[in-house]
Amino acid sequence: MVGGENVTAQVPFVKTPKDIPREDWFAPGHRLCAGCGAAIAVKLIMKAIRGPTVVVNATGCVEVATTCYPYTSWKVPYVHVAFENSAAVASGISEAIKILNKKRGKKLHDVIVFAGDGGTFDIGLQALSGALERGHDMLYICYDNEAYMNTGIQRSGATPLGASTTTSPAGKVIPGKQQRKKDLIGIVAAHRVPYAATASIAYPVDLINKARKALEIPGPKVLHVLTPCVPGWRYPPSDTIKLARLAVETRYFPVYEVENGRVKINIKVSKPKPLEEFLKPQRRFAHLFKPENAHVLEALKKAVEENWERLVKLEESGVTI
Ligand SMILES: Cc1ncc(C[n+]2csc(CCOP(=O)(O)OP(=O)(O)O)c2C)c(N)n1
Repeated sequence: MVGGENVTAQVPFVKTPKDIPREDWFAPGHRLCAGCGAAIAVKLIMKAIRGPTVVVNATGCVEVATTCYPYTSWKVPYVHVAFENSAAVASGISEAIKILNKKRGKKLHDVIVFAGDGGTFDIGLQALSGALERGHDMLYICYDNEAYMNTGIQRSGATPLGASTTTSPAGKVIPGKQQRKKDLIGIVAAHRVPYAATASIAYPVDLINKARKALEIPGPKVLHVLTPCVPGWRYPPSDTIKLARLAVETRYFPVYEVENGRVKINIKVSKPKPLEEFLKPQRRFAHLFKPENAHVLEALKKAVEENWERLVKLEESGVTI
């Protein structure tokens, strides 16, 4: 059932982009959009695998666009599961592998989950919480494009305040989403897992090293990766990496890790760029620049700054979360 013993990649930690291995375990030719941030995240993370690996993939863009029968982009054993239970299925696979390893003295297999923000922040949260609490050995990756993109850009718990989606449309009634984004890593860290982190596709060395570091740590680990979405965020496909970088440079998406409860900010942003630089190229935020919606823009800026200050305080105090 497991298979994939042909995977022999032993990627050392990388120092520069030049060290990133050329070998792809996530093959090109899939149907994800040109400029899809999730495709870049998956491609990079799969370069960090350290040997035989099983991928569990929740329903979402990555699943539908990489497994168009009779083709597949996955060069490792791959299981597509329902939207809500990827962490539960991964728990079972992880335990089965443990027993097989013991019985047959087989090589270690890693289990990696890829799930979108809808499948993680909302619908799969219960299964994720259970898996984290039980302590199964797995790496859970949330690729966060900040809405249910595959089904037509519906708002999720990861959609930021003020963003226009098809279920939080900016217009006469509301100026985009009315609620703030959930703090996924905060929720994960509250389970006292050994390792949780955020990462960005604009910083591939940090992303790959975090994936590899997480795989080396026994137990449940979670990576939260912001992945810009061309049709959902409404920007030209050539701007994906630029926007991913601006998300970090404006403090919109802080890049940090929580190791045994202690916060470390990996990319210090001492002089943040104005948040507008990240928001303006995206048409999902276009209405925030109308005078009548200035208060929403201010509220979003405040939320971003409050989040950054909170992380800085946690890092400086050394208090565990
Ligand atoms: C229980 C359940 N509800 C709804 C759906 C329909 N559905 C399939 S994919 C999807 C959106 C997935 O969103 P997300 O997890 O954010 O991934 P993305 O599409 O953005 O990659 C939805 C609503 C489903 N498959 N199962």
